Formats: sequence, structure tokens, C-alpha cells
Amino acid sequence: MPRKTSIAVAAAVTAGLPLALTVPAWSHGYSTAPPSRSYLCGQGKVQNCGQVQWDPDGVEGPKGFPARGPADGKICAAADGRWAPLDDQRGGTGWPATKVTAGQNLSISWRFTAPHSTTSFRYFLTKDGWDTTRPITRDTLDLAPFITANLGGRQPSNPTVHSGALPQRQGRHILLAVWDIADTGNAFYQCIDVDFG
Ligand SMILES: [Cu+2]
Repeated sequence: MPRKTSIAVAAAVTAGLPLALTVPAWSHGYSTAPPSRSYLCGQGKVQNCGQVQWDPDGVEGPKGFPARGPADGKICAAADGRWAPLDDQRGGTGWPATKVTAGQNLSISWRFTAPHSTTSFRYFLTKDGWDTTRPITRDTLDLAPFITANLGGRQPSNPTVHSGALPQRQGRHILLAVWDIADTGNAFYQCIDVDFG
């Protein structure tokens, strides 16, 4: 159980509130390799992340991307204002990027702090020519995922690794990993900076 939850429960007891009203949506996973922005913040490898430093596994927002889901410009933060620093492009090159090669078989690892019944994991890439200084939008992403793993409601193993061939790209890109939860209205969004050189 994340420490913040214990504190919230303790505060609720102190305030005499019914516990049922205070149990938060349990959060719950991140991509560790290549590392996502939230994971780097949680590891202390990137500074000035705001609250996500303490909740790197909680970047959760409405599911249904791209038809629904977080609004353009708020995708890395899952449209949750608490995680807004994740959409700050930091000048275009301010986030550490993992070096990759077009066509390589890329493995993406997830670690979970709470498992969930899962519809799918999907992986998207920005398109060549995107403006790296601006937060990503549907227009800047190739909306056809280059890897899809369908779980049909099962819980993922922990850790989980997915792999697939990286499409042709040049320079810096964002790999958007989406974990679609089956039994809630939410999905987890992870932005991963990669550099094709
Ligand atoms: Cu969760």
C-alpha cells in the first residue's frame, strides 16, 4: 500500500469520516525500461516533477484513447493536473531519452504496485517532423499502435514485458504506452522519451 494511502486513511479516522468515502483509486504501475517520465521522476533522476515524484505509479486518466481519453496537450499527464509537469517538454530535449534504432526489437517492461483486470497494452510513437518543444497531441502521434497486447480481462504478470519492432524514425520521439484497464473507466498513460539518433 502506498504510504500516501495510509496517511489518507489515518486522516480520515482522525476526522471521523467514514472510510468508504476516502479510499482512493488505487494506483498502480509504470514502465521501467525504457524508463517513463514518471518513473524517472519517482527515481529522483529527473527533478522538478511536482507531485508525481511521490506517485510515479499513479498516472491514470480516462480510457478510450484516441477516440476519448486525455485531451491533446495533456496526454502524458493523463489529463490530471497533479501530473501536469509530465507534459512539459522542457525545451524539447530536457528529458533523458533512451537511445534506440529503427527496426530494432524493443522490449518494454512494466512493474505494477497493484494489479488490474486488463483489456490491453498499446504502444504509440510520435511522427517524424513533430514539434518536440510542444506537448504531444493526437496530430503528432501515429494513432495506429506499433505494439498491442490484448489480455481479455486477465491481470498482467508482474513484471510484464512486451516487445515489437520499432518503426522507422529519426531523432527524438515520445513512445506513449497505454495500459487499458478492463473493470474501470480508466487507463494508465506513460510517456517514454526515445532517441533514434
Ligand atoms: Cu491501480
